[in-house]
Amino acid sequence: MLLLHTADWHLGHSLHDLDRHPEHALFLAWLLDRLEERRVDALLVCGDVFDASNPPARALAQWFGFLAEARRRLPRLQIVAIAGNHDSAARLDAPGPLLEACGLRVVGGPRAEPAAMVVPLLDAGGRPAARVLAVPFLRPGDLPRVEPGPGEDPASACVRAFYTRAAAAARAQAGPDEALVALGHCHLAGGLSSETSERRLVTGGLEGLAAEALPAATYVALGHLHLAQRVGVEHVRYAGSPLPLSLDERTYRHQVLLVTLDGPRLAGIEPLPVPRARQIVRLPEEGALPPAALLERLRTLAPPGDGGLPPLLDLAVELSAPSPTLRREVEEALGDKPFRLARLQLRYPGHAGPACQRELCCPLRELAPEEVLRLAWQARFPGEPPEPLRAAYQELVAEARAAGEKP
Ligand SMILES: [Mn+2]
Repeated sequence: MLLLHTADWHLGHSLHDLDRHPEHALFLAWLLDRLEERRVDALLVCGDVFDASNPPARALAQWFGFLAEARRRLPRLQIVAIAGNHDSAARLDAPGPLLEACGLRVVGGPRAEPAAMVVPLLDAGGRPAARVLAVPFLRPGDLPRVEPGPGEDPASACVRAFYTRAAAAARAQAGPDEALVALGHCHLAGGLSSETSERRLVTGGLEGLAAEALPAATYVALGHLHLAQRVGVEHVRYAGSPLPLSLDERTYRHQVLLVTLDGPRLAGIEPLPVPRARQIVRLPEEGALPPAALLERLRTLAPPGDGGLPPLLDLAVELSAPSPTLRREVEEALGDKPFRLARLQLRYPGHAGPACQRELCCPLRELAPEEVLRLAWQARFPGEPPEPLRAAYQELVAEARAAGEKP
């Protein structure tokens, strides 16, 4: 029995105002090809199907379009999906009856009846070969209140109690030779985070659950952490996101996992790297460059020859004086080369100071507008603000005063 474990698609995501729809479309097409080529029996989608609880219509269309295409091309493929912390449980559940009529199982919110989260997976002969425990992202209010065991934290105890009930329901249904596959969308302690890409779970101590909160299973398919990894043991895995969800993931190889079950045994885990549809180019690789050097690098930057989507540029520039025309100069240096400027990071070396220090001891309303300008300038640059800037600023202050606002 072959499973494909994936998670954290974040359909509808945008990265520094860049719509990811084309990248998601390429990923989903690639995924369908792999499912077909490898004759996968079941696809497990472990939460964060969407990036937002109220996804744009185009993202919804992408989700339903994928499910319909999978049904058409791969009538035997079983699909089980759960909600993540980015998803609205209710929105994911809303078309549930319709999806179930098509043989697809989506669990948005946790079910009061544990058996309702158990999904049998059938082998090629149509016999149950595994039970999937489809437990979605759990919020503090979803959890039973239980006393933690010795040395156990309260959140892990509650999650463990929830999974224990669900696992008992799965085992009650399963035959002796069936595998148990537990799904979850949670943050396990010791897991490696992608700091700028995941939304932290800050309520109810749910960040850093003990691995013991999850049930003993043949395989545990997790979502939430965006870097693929095993946690502690071989069979507890995060598939990671298939797309970089932050510019800081530029060198990371995103993947999905092919999991082979042999009866109740785990026979193998094979990562399949997802082709990067859009490269991310960081200039410079480390640190920052002065404007002239950066512009020169951009003028000589070779366009990619891979026929992919235009790469994203992540630029870092070191400024010793303000440069209001920098963005335009960057665009000009790039000309019509197929790149897309995603981020222009401005660094001001060596002048972090007076304004921050003054603000701590002096409320803003006690400062004259001219003094605010001076402190803001000196937080970044040495000396006094130049005359043209001061004149423009005074003009703005006068306009604001004339408009009756207290500047
Ligand atoms: Mn996620």
